[in-house]
Amino acid sequence: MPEKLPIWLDGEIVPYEKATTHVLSHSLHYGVGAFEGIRAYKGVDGRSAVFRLREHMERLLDSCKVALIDVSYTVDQLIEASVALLKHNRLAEAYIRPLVWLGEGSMGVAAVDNEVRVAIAAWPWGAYLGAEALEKGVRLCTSSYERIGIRSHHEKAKITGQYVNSVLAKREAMSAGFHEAIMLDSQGYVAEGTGENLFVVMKGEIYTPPAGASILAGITRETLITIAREAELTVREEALTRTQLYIADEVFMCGTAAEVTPVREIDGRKIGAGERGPIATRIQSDYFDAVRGNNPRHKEWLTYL
Ligand code: PPE
Repeated sequence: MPEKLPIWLDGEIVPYEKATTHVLSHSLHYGVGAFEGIRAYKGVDGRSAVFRLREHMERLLDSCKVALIDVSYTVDQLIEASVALLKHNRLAEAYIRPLVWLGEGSMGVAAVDNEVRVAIAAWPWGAYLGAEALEKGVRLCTSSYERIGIRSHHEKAKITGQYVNSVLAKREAMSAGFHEAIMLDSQGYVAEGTGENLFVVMKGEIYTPPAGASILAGITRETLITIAREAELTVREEALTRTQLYIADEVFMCGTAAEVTPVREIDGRKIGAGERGPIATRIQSDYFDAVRGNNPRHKEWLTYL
């Protein structure tokens, strides 16, 4: 449950209780909205910075474009609003959640003239997959739900309604006692987790499904590919099967919320030694260095408060 902190709503910071919408909001009925998940960290020098804020806001506007939602704010205005909110709420570390949705006006799927609403919330959010996940790794199962497909959905957009697919797969996995689900695409290749991209280590090389797969083009995924290559590790973007995951040396998941989370078991098979492996450890540590301003090569990833 997010703390009841003030929220940026349609251009101003309002008390938590005032950040509301009408029950006839179009997006509530039909799921045409867009969102982002962003994190701010307190850096090694004591200053707070938002990680890859510009890329997240660019993706938010791209998602809106795909969903035919006309937003009147620019990327720069959304960056400014996020920084102002964190300062206002005195948050040194936070998860930031921008949301764009269609408010009241007309009803029916055909409605095109509803007001476009924009909110940005921020609250402290700990380890996404549980306190022990980052160190001990998580247990996954293959979902009975197929990952949304490119013929009927927009896999590169964070459109709210598309997340029914993730919510159902996540709830199914959790009720069966797993931390998270792996979703396969319509052909049976590995796509991603319900809110994370996936990496696999085989014979010292790193593999991840290609950008053209039915996956979100994760900003963390791109960050990890960059830092792995800078550490002179080989990263290959290739279609992967479930079988390859079972016999891999290491598997890890990544996302803004999940950060870099090792995987210790999939569908009852122990992965590698059943604990965080050496490459996951290295990548995780390099990732935390990057988000905490301890990587001099990538200062451009940080927006200081
Ligand atoms: N795949 C999906 C389906 C996804 O939702 C996310 C982010 C990712 C991959 C990783 O993307 P990125 O954050 O750009 O590296 N999921 C967000 C929402 C999680 C939630 O429960 O809500 C997140 O990590 O913030």
